[in-house]
Amino acid sequence: MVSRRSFIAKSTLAVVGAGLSKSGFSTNSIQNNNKLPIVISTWNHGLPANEAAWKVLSKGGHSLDAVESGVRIPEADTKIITVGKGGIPDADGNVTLDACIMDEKGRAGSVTYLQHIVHPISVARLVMEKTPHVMLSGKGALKFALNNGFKKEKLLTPERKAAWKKWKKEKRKFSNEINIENHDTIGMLAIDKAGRISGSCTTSGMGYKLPGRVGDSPIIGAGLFVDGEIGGAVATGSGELVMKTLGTFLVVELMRNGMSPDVACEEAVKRIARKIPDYEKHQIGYIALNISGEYGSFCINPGFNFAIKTDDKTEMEDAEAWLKKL
Ligand code: SD4
Repeated sequence: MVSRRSFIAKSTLAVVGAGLSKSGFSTNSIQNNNKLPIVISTWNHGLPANEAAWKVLSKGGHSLDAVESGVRIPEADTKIITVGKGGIPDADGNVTLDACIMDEKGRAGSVTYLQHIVHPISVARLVMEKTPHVMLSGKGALKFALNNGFKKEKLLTPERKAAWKKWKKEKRKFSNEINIENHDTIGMLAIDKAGRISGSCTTSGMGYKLPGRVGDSPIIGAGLFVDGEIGGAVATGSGELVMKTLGTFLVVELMRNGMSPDVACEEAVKRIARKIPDYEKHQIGYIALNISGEYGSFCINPGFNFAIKTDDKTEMEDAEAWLKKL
């Protein structure tokens, strides 16, 4: 794996802001001599998602196709209750999905508050490819999907409906603090054999959220950001904290200024720690990949992991956590 303290010594990236942790300057050798391609993605469901992405990458396909087909796996898997079909509904019992996608050319597409469609990531890609816009929301996004051949489906499974009824009966209030209802968005970053990087992010959002709530996951620069000259980052966890700090844009900009992916993720988590009073109650996990194929991660609370796939590696890695370091 990449040394957490590794640092990309690029002469063109010499200027580093004062906020950089001292450790960011450590010149531990770069252990990641990854050959391309590479794909990384959040949480345990990243493993099967990476396999699907790998089918594209190993044949020399484009990373954009890889990150789309990869995250379609959890979107369609009803056992995964935080993404796509089978996702936890909002407080009214409606499953509303957020997703976005971005490629190495800086093209981006996004859907928010999309209902009845199993694969929001593919709708986001079509928004990118077929419209002059970046983001479509709610009814308009649904209309666009239906006009483009997507089928209307029931996304609320009997299991999630029963759980939602129980939640209502218990009169539990919505909480975006760390718990299973708020976890496990899938975010994916891939670089193909030609060195092109793309990213995707898709979620059913916070469980039992206020109707109308949209999180960070479909917001370019919050849930996902990719710059073909630098690298990319994705976020998972309490979206409000990521939005307030424009987390993945920050991670990519920190990499632009010379930080390795792991140190950039740590700095973005520390930004949250400095700016948001009750951050300890939340989980945020960032993963990042630079265009050399180096990757890294960091989170607030222990418990965040991510999946990596290269020619010679198929594994999960635990992210280091800020609260464990303090
Ligand atoms: C959201 N960031 O809607 C998403 C939730 C999430 O892992 O990532 N869970 O705020």
